[in-house]
Amino acid sequence: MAKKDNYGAEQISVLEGLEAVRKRPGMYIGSTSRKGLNHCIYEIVDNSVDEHLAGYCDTVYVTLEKDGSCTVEDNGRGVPVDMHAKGVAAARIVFSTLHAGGKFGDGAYKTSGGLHGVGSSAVNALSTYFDVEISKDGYIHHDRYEQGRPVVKLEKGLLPKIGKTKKTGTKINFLPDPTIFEKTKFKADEIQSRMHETAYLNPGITIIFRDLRGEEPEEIVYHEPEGIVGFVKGINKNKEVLHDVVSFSGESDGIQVEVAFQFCNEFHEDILGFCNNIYNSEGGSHITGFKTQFTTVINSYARELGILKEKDANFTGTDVRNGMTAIISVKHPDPRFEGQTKTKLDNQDAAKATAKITGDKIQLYFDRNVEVLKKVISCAERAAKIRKTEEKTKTNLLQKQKYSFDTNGKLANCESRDAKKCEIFIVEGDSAGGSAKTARNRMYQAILPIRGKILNVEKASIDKVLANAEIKTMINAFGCGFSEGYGNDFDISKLRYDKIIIMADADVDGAHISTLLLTLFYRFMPELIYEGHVYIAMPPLYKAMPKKGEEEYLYDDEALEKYRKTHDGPYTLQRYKGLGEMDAEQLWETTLDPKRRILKRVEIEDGRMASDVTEMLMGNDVPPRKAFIYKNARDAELDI
Ligand code: TSJ
Repeated sequence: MAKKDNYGAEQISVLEGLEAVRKRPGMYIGSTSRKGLNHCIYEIVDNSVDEHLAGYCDTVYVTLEKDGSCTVEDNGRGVPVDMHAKGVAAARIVFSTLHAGGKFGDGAYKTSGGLHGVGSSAVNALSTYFDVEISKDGYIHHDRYEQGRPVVKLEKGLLPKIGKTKKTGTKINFLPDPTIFEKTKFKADEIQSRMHETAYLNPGITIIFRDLRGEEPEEIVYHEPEGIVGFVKGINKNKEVLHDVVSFSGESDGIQVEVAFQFCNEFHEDILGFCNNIYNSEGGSHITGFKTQFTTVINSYARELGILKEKDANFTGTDVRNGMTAIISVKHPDPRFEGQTKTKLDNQDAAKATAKITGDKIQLYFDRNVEVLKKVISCAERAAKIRKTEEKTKTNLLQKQKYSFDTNGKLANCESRDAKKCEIFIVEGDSAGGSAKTARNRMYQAILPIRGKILNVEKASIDKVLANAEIKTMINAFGCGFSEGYGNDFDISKLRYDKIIIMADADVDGAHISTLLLTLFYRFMPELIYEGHVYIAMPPLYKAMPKKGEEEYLYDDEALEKYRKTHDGPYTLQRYKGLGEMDAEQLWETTLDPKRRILKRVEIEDGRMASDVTEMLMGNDVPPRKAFIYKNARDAELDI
């Protein structure tokens, strides 16, 4: 580009750049759903994390403000404010040019991995306002944008100073534009878990999260000096662990590798991969490298120790990871991503480096800690034994399934076979199930009553799961089979119902049953959730019957509060203790009728949410579990 660029023309092209972001926001921020909304915060916070990695920032404040905006403030050097070559303050260029961020970097690892690493300018473009205060060189420098357009006049090309300060740092306050985003209320628990994760991955950082939106302001400090070792401990907090966390790190071929793992008394694995501090929900080469090497090492030790005899087959990868929780974190100078959501690490050298570090370090460790090694191998033995039983059970079940649609006759199926129009309600309790069968639209609504608590699949092996009558009936009814571990027999195109609706009482037990069902779906039929087929019915909590005027169903305590405030005259209030208390007509009016009911669609941020939720809900200490269920129920996204 020519040096004597016309300033006006350049500004126009900048605006056109940000206008492109506003036209196709999904391309830049992933989506305009709540996921994209929260992502704006991560995009901004990642800049402070970069500053931390460069060695200049140790504290980040993330605040959800009362007006719905978010403030991120760090104590780094402050975005450069000096004159850039184009005659404009460097900061102005950072915030108004797409992908400009990297140009000012000093070659350290960029956290921005994957599709969404588009930086602050995209967030700016998608914000009603984006306010900037940079503390640097003794002054606070101010800049501000509205829908991506600067509204602060530069003074000789530089940002105006609005005060003096001895500190340094960057503070951004932005409000996502409601004309762009479908949802504009930040979801605190998702942001909290991301901030916690960032703290685990960056042991030197302190993140102070504040939520000022509620009546009681909330503050959580995330500081995890133990790093990924603490991360593994955190995940396993409520589990029966079999040994101390094992961790190692190293560098190979310019790639830094850090691993931490711990086995616990469970029947599944939980392995999370990160590249340059970004979570890889689809896994990738680093995970593959670790898994392959781990399998090789365990098999060779098992033979050395005589646990596997010459005639025995090797343990499978799934066997040796039975009960494992692991974090694999790599730093790569040039990460590439593939997969449906561009979150799968693709660099083959990362597989090689992870395998090499794992091979070297894990042997050193096991040679010195044979008792841990023996525990790990006994997990693998147990898994192999179960696998062999399962393979038999599963063949039997699948054969049976071919011939029978409904094995125990409890399902009241609908008449239509047009899956797009059909719904199945999974109803807790026989009495509610009975009312629902009477109340339903027989053409399109199927009812499947289930009794009491279903099996907690987190703590059961697959043969137990498949032997459970309730679960068998559901698998048969849905029609798409299931997937787990060995081979995938799940086929969503065979799904017989567009909506799978969980209908449980609006109390703690009901929430627990819903969670057990969600855990089941998540583990064996995750596509049902990913593709948005799973819903939770919201039966009303109250019926308000005024002396004058219409009766009204109230679905939560907030609705009741509102009703109290807006109705003067006398009214009686009926409180429903459970679904069983409603007659068929009431059940139809409130919970079954597609025109009037409220359904909550079950959404998963990126596959991790569910295991977090599950861990919290399935843990052994009950009080936080209850708190979580209620909190979650209040925050629920309603899909009416
Ligand atoms: F997103 C953002 F750009 F708006 C943003 C940037 C938001 C927040 C909360 C912090 C930051 C940020 C940027 N914090 N720290 C920095 N650091 C720099 O931009 C910086 C400072 C000095 C130098 C240097 O070479 O002197 C280089 C850089 C990249």
